[in-house]
Amino acid sequence: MKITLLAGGVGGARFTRGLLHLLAERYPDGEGGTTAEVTVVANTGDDMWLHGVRVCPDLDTVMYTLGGAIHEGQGWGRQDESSRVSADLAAYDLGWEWFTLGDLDLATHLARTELLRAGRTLTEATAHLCRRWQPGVTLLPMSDQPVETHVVVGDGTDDDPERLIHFEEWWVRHRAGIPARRFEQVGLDAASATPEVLEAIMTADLVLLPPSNPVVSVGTILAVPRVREALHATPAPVVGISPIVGGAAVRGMADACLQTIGVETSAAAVGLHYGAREDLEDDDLARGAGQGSGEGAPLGILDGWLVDSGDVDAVAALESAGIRARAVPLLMTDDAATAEIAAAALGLVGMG
Ligand code: GDP
Ligand code: FO1
Ligand code: CA
Repeated sequence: MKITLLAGGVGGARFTRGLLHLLAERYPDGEGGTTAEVTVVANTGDDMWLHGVRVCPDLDTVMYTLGGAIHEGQGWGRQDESSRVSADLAAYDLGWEWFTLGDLDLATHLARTELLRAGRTLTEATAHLCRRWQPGVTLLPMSDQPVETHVVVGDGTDDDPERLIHFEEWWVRHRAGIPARRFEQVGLDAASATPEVLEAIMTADLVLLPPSNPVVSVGTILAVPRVREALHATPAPVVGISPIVGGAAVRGMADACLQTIGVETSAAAVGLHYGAREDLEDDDLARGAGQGSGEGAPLGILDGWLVDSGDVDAVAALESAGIRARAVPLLMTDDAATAEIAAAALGLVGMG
């Protein structure tokens, strides 16, 4: 049983932890783990060079969460962390004083930077780091080329000129509180999904979109050349879980991201935004429904979509668009609750 996920950070990591909980019950390996093979393709759009080291927030959140080292309350960084180096760096007035690199976290960035400077790809460097953390999944960056999410802010007046800032400056320094005119994925035209990512999608028995940020996590991965085509071509069903519950993001500022791309903050709107994977038979019908790849609309990728019990009225709209939908409790309060969500996702496409 091979499952591939396209994930961001905290939402993707926590969902994967619950999925592994379910798989250990369904496909036990006799040692408390699972014989199922899980691959997590992580967003690298949040990555940046900071103080000379390469920081990969979403790769690290997945690695630390599944490796048991995550600072649970923050959803990023290490437990039992300190920040002596970061505090002293502030004295040099360099870097981003609003972005704390913990002392232990710094070891990860130094190790990754050493591997990259030695000529390893990000995929190879990540595999090396995972040998220590044993996350129980194959963790893949979406691309080995840098594809950084930057944000266009500013209203274009003299005192607020239009300018490009790194996603993390918008997200952490401004808490997504200043309007993002649009997102730009810097490096995208020179990037491609790695062979490992494409193989993980094409050889999976099931592809899952965890309840990650649909714009700056999953959306970033979908924009990497060849990913969307692979999702459209894979024999595996593709099932997503809504990160929007009751018209709001459960955590973080996905609503601000959705507003920037003109998508309503609702479970139905996000599912329809990902689009139905099936080609609607009748082209006129497809054109009428604004679906179909005829007008260059992006290829739809979903076979199934889970919405929260409170969003049951979204089911009809999704079903009529060709996406199988079900309403179940979607709060990942603990691993058992998350395992239930994962079980509902498998059930939606007849996988038990
Ligand atoms: P990030 O990269 O650290 O922001 O993490 P992700 O992109 O993987 O996930 C962030 C998303 O997870 C947010 O948009 C949240 O709405 C969503 N999320 C967090 N907790 C839950 C939960 O318990 N249930 C659901 N359905 N979504 C959640
Ligand atoms: N998030 C914050 O809100 N404040 C921080 O100082 C911060 C530091 C940080 C350092 C390393 C890292 O991997 C992640 C860090 N994050 C911090 C979280 C980061 O913004 C998120 O993990 C995601 O990139 C948001 O999607
Ligand atoms: Ca992220």
